[in-house]
Amino acid sequence: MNDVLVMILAGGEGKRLRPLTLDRAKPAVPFGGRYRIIDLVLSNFVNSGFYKIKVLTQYKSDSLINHISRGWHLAQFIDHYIDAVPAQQRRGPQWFQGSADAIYQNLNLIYDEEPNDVCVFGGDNIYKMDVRQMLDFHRKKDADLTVAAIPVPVEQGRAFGILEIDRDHRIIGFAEKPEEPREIPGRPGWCLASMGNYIFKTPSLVEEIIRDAHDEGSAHDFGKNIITNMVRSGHQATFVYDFSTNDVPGQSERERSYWRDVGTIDAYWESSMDLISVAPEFDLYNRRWPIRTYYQHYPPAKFVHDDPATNRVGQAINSIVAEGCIVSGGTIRNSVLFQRVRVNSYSSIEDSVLFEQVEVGRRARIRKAIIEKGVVIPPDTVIGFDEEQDRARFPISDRGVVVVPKGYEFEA
Ligand code: ADQ
Ligand code: ADP
Repeated sequence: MNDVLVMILAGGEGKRLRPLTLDRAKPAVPFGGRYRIIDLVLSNFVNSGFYKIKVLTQYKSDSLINHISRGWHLAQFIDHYIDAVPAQQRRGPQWFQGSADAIYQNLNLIYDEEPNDVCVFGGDNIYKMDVRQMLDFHRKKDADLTVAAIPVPVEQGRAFGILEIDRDHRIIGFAEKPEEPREIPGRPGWCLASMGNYIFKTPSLVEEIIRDAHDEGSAHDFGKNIITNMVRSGHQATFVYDFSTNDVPGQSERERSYWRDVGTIDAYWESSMDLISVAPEFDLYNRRWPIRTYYQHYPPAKFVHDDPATNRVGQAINSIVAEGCIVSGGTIRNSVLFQRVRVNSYSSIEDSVLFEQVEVGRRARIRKAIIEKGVVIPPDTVIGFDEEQDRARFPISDRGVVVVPKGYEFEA
């Protein structure tokens, strides 16, 4: 793995995740009570033994760069690093164009490192993967390009790059976000989606990126341009790595096929709910595959007040409660609380995600909501019970998740 360079594409704007991405890039969106979305892919690489990692940032990268520089330095070995690389603006004043342009502008990193292979992975999905197994497959096939893939229902196929393969897993067709996704032969209702994770032989990547950079009609996008061209031209050996064969130590059968693009508020909320049940779909507690992150030294979570006579019990059930939280006489069910949340007496919180430093006033009732960092919810506030009233104040997702954005001030 020492001759592999990892480049994480972390510039995504995440438009469909607004307002959570109004002032942070999608990979920097908080997830799971103490993490950021980017921590999942970084943990995959570090747990798999890859230690040369460049995170290519672009859009509103402040919070992402802070997170990586504080939490992810591998300083003990000189040739081990995880660096956040800001947009280079080498083409003049403009930012990166597409994701392929992010690599083009950082080709010097590849020239400096001289790796045999380059992993180009997305920075905004929730999954566990032992990347060594994908690298082994790539090398065994002597592939120029290997694309990780997973079957998805055809109705969702339009959101992804859709692959066709032969028996040997060689790619014979690729269409980026097609109107009519091709089904997997013999598996009606399903198609094979690219996970946006690629391993390239270095010379093949460099050649394709330079060719694309000089193509004025190109959107400089990995899916639309690089992968499409490589498959269409047929000069190179391109293969699919079947994600369902990947096996992470200590993983449940269910989790093996768990991969989520938390691109919308509904998908984000559902993935958050996947963390909290007794037997969660996605397990943060597997000690053989730790999810790493940056965290501050807050005190342990604390639950106070126990007076059944007045129903004034500080408790949380089927929930994740991060450090620094104080639950003082409120009740929390099926929810995720990030650090330093304060919940006051007689309040109730259900099916919700509360970001860092949210304060919930006495008797407030919150259901099926995402509350942004630092929001102060006054006593007696009701969210998630009266759709009309909520809609007048907040964005609501298709499936009825209410989002209270950063800086929202309730009327006194
Ligand atoms: P999308 O996710 O729609 O499809 P894109 O928006 O380019 O593709 O995002 C891919 C990754 O690149 C994300 O991690 C994003 O954050 C990052 N990114 C986007 N623009 C960037 C830029 N200019 N600089 C740095 N990083 C950038 C892709 C593939 C599909 C595949 C899906 C799987 O194109 O074929 O099915 O991912 O989610
Ligand atoms: P995060 O919320 O991801 O932890 P920060 O709190 O550092 O990240 O905010 C990310 C960026 O957004 C920072 O540059 C910060 O100055 C800016 N920011 C934070 N809150 C607001 C706000 N209410 N309005 C505008 N910009 C904000």
